[in-house]
Amino acid sequence: MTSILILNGPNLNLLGTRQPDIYGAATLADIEQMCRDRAKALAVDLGFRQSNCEGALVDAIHAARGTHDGIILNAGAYTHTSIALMDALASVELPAIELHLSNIHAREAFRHTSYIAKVAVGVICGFGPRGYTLALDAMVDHLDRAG
Ligand code: CA2
Repeated sequence: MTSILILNGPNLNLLGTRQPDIYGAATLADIEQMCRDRAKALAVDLGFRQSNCEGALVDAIHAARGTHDGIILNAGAYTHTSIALMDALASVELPAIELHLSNIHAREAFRHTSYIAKVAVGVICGFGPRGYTLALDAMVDHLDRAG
């Protein structure tokens, strides 16, 4: 069975508690349930994790090799800073989709830079929690095409 890992970075554990104007009212647990429902409909296995630590995210990417077929990554603010996450994604040679709740290109200039996009097959941003299920659909489609 195809298996997809959804990995969430720093502060995303706070979703639904603060800044609902930017990030919406759904909690990360709500989003995980949406993803589990969608994964079931798509008949794929799902891993769903969050960490506030850059090294733990690197470790999770390394561990995905041989366990998962693709990675959907909302790296949070590490998107804009982390060469380590970029290198980790490149090293495991798994397809990755960069994901954001907000439209990072309509926000501060420092959010317009992404190290993750350089090694991703595509980027989804600006659709709120719905972006997670869009990313799952896109990853399944990508893996189907890649054969
Ligand atoms: O829009 C996204 O998904 C982001 O990855 C969210 C990051 C931000 O640094 C990126 O530029 C875009 C921030 C996540 C912070 O999440 C919070 C949630 C609730 C309350 C406070 C922060």
